[in-house]
Amino acid sequence: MRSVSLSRFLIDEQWQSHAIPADLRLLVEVVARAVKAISIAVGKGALAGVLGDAGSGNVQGEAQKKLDVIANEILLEANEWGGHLAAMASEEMEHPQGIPHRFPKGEYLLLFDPLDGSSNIDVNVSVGTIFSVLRCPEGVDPTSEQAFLQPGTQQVCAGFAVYGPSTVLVLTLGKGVHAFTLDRELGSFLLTRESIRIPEETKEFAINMSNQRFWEPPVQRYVGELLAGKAGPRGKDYNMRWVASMVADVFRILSRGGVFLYPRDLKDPSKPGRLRLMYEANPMAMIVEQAGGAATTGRERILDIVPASLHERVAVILGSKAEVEVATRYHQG
Ligand code: AFP
Repeated sequence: MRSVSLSRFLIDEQWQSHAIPADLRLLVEVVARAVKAISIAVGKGALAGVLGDAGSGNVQGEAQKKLDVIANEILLEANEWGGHLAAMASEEMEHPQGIPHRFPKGEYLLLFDPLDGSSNIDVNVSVGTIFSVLRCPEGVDPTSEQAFLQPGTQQVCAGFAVYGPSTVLVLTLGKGVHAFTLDRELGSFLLTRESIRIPEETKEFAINMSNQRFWEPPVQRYVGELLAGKAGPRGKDYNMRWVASMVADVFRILSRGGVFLYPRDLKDPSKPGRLRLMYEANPMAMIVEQAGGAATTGRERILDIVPASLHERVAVILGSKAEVEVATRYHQG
């Protein structure tokens, strides 16, 4: 079968189904090129002196890894001159960044977590990049937080890259979910999975069990029943995985089903969750729903949340629809 490159796929989408404007096609191509550069930097690891802490902190109050900063810079530099963006926002930057006056501006807003799972980078476990695309509202300063505070249903595109044994770019433009694997010899992303569907049922769950004592009762009940296995109320045995890189856990769920939970926990009652809504939960929720899965906080659909601030956190339960529905129902009860 002739390999279909990302560029060819996007041109087909643009001309055949008129699904995407030229500027959005350009945006995806530029992000894909940036992802290739990040993949190369991640792949060099200790050989390039890019492991370890950067000696700085980010707006989340987290110590930044050198690769967090490098990946953020790669995405900013790749996207600032193309004329497709009005502004960018990143987990690594407190405020949105506008496009320098010397460059043309476009209608899109790009949000990203440049290196998701960075606490894994020093131990050579898969990490990734997550991105989300919104349209800039008319008459709003694109560099204001306000321009970005749109519900996830407004996303026109979402995707993530996993820097694992292979580098895979997962993409949705609102018409299904597709995966492209980086051919390092060609330097091109080639279509390897089209119209991905998540199985409705699963026997695999992903959660950080060390937080169990802090979970709210519905999560205690839900996970307790999974652990009870065949003899318990769910009547089947479950397996568990926890990579601690959301991109890797979500890619596994897209590949063979599963349910991922990072619920609100009472370790820090002031935080509604650990994961960030705008550039982690929303893009992943769009991808999962486009693949036939579901994504809620336990109490509401993630994509319906109207954001109050750029870096707000949210509880996340996503994956195989049947399991997300059970866990969500327990929150209603
Ligand atoms: P880092 O980017 O700080 O490593 O966090 C990764 C993450 O946001 C997400 O990718 C993981 O699912 C989750 O946090 C892991 O959290 P724990 O370290 O508490 O398990």
